[in-house]
Amino acid sequence: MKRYWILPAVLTVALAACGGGKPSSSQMQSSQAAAQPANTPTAQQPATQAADTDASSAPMTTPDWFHYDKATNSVRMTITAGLTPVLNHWNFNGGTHGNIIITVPEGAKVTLTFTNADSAMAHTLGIVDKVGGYSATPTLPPVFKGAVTTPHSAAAGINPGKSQTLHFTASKAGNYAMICYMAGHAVLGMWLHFDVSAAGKAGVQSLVAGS
Ligand SMILES: [Cu+2]
Repeated sequence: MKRYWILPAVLTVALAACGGGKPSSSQMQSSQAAAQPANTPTAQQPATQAADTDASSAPMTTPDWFHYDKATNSVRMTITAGLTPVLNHWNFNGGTHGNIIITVPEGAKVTLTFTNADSAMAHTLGIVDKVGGYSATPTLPPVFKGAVTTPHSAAAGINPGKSQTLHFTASKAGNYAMICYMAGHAVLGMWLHFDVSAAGKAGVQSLVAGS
């Protein structure tokens, strides 16, 4: 029996030396992860996506890119594609996979300035009546007149460094999404929630630090 205890003991000492003396529970996790290195990348992706879908539990805030004027029921927002390197710069204000929820009141007049800060490729922005489950080349119409950049297709969009300002009225309450139409972008995660609130709510819920 003793022989079976020697190897784990040596491993534990080695791990403790590498990890700077972590508690024993951490050593257990470290040794499990080390035993299955091939599983690590795939194991991390579902965990990230699961966290991304839970922005509804985040507090409603008004970041500096979102302004609501109650007197005129108008919203002004700035959305930047490729604001951060997240998802190969295929993000809106750093958000992907619906991990930011933008909420505007029903009937609000929205002024949305879209800027493409991704130096590598064009992006687009449209508000659509479909949340998640996109095809590689979505052709969904904008849910509100004017709520889409031009051009917008699987191949053409707003070029790097360019901006376009959209004006539309969020005329009907519902759960919508902000997507990019470029081939592969929305299906890989370049979309945010865009809710229109019958109760007059306005603000942003986010799981993205600093957004
Ligand atoms: Cu895109």
